Amino acid sequence: MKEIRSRPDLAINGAPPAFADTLHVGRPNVGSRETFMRLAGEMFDRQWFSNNGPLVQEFEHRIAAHLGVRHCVAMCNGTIALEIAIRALGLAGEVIVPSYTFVATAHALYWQGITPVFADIDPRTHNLDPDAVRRMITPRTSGIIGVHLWGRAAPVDALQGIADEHGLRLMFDSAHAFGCSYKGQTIGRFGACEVLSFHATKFFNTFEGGAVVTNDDELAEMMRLMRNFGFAGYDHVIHPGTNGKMIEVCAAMGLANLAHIDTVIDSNRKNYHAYRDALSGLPELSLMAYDEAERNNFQYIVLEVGEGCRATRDELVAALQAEGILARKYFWPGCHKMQPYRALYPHAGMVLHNTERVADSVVVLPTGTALPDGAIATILRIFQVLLSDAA
Ligand code: T4K
Repeated sequence: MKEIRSRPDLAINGAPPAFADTLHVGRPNVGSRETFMRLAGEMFDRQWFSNNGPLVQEFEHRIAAHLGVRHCVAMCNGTIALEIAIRALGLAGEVIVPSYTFVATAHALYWQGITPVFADIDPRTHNLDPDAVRRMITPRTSGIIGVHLWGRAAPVDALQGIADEHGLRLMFDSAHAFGCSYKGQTIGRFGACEVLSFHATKFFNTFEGGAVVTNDDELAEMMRLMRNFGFAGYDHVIHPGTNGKMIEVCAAMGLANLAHIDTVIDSNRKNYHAYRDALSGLPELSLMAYDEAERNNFQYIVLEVGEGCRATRDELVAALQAEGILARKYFWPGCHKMQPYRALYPHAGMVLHNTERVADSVVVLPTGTALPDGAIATILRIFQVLLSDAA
C-alpha cells in the first residue's frame, strides 16, 4: 500500500484536535447525564452497588417491556451473556456461527470447549447464508448462533427451519440489534434466546453490559442462577455458576440512556441519510442500505469498496486516519483468520469466499450523536481527494 499522509488542503487539517478526536467509530451516545447522576447519587445513598439491586431490577423490567419479551437477564457484558446462554442451552460439540462477526461470538464457544464451525455469509446481507449453514451440519452439531450483523436481521425463519429439521438449538447474537426488527417484530423474541450487548460503543449503552432476553421461563431461571454462582438464596448453591452480574451503576446508565433512544435513532438516521446523499456521487463506494420498512438503530455506517475502485479499502482507511478520523475495518479478517481458529482450521477460507471478500472490502464510518457538523462533508472530501489523486 502506498504511504498516505495528512493533506494540508483538506478542511479538517489544522482544525482544533477536538473536532477530529470526536470522529471515531464507537463514540458513546449519552442520554441524560443529569438522570444518570441522580440515579448514581441514590445508589450511593442506598449503599447497594451490585447483586441484583433495585436499579438492575428496574432496568431488566424496562428492557423486557421495551422489547416485548417475558425475561431480560442483565449481565456484566455481552460476551459473558453469550457464554451463559450457550451453557444454559446445553450446547456442546460443534456450533455453527458466521466467521464474519466480532470475535466474541466464536470465543464464547471456544472458551467453553465447544468447536465453532464457521459458515459463509450472503454477500448482500453480510448475514449467515442458510444453504452454507446446512452444508456445515455434522453429527456433532448441537446448535446454530445467528448474528444480526449491523442490526440487520439474520434470516431468522430459514435458520429456525434448519434447526427444527435437524433437532438443533438456535440462538442469536443480537449485540448490534437492540431496537431493530425482523418482519416488523422486535428482535429479542427469536430462537431460544437472544443476546444483547450494551457496550459503550453500542447504540444503547450501560458503559459495559449485556443481557439475554427470552420468552422461556425455565431458561431465564437457569441463567439467573448461572450469573450468580448458582446461588438459590443466601446459603444454597444448586448449580455451577459464574459471576455474570450487571452492577447498579451500569443499570443507572442504561436507565438514563433508555429514555433517549429515539433521539439517538433520529440522529443516526439523519447521519445515515447524509452519508447516503454525500456518497451517491462516488459509485466505487457503496453504502450498505438499511431496509426502512423495518426498525433500525442505524448504528453502523458500512461502506463497501468496489473491486474497480481507484483506491484500496486500506488506503481509504489510512487516508481517514491521517486526518484523525478513526474508521474501522470491522470485521476483518474474519474470525477464521484469527487465533486460535487460524491455526486450527488453516483451510477454512476455502468455504468462506463471501466472508473473505466482504471482510476485505468494508470500512465502517463514524456516526452517533457526537458526530460534529461538517464531519460527513469532510469525509467525502477526503475520499474525493484520494480517488482523484489515484486516477
Ligand atoms: N457479538 C458481537 C457481534 C459484537 O459486536 C460484540 C461486541 C460482542 C458480541 C461482545 O459484546 P461485549 O462483550 O463487548 O458487550 C468494540 C467493542 O469493545 C465491542 O463491544 C464491539 N462488539 C465491537 C464491535 O467493537 P473494539 O475492539 O473495536 O474496541 P476499541 O477499543 O477499538 O473501541 C472501538 C472504538 O470506540 C474506538 O474508535 C474508540 C471508541 N470508543 C470506545 C470506548 C470503549 C470511545 O470513543 N469511547 C469509549 O468509551 O471492540
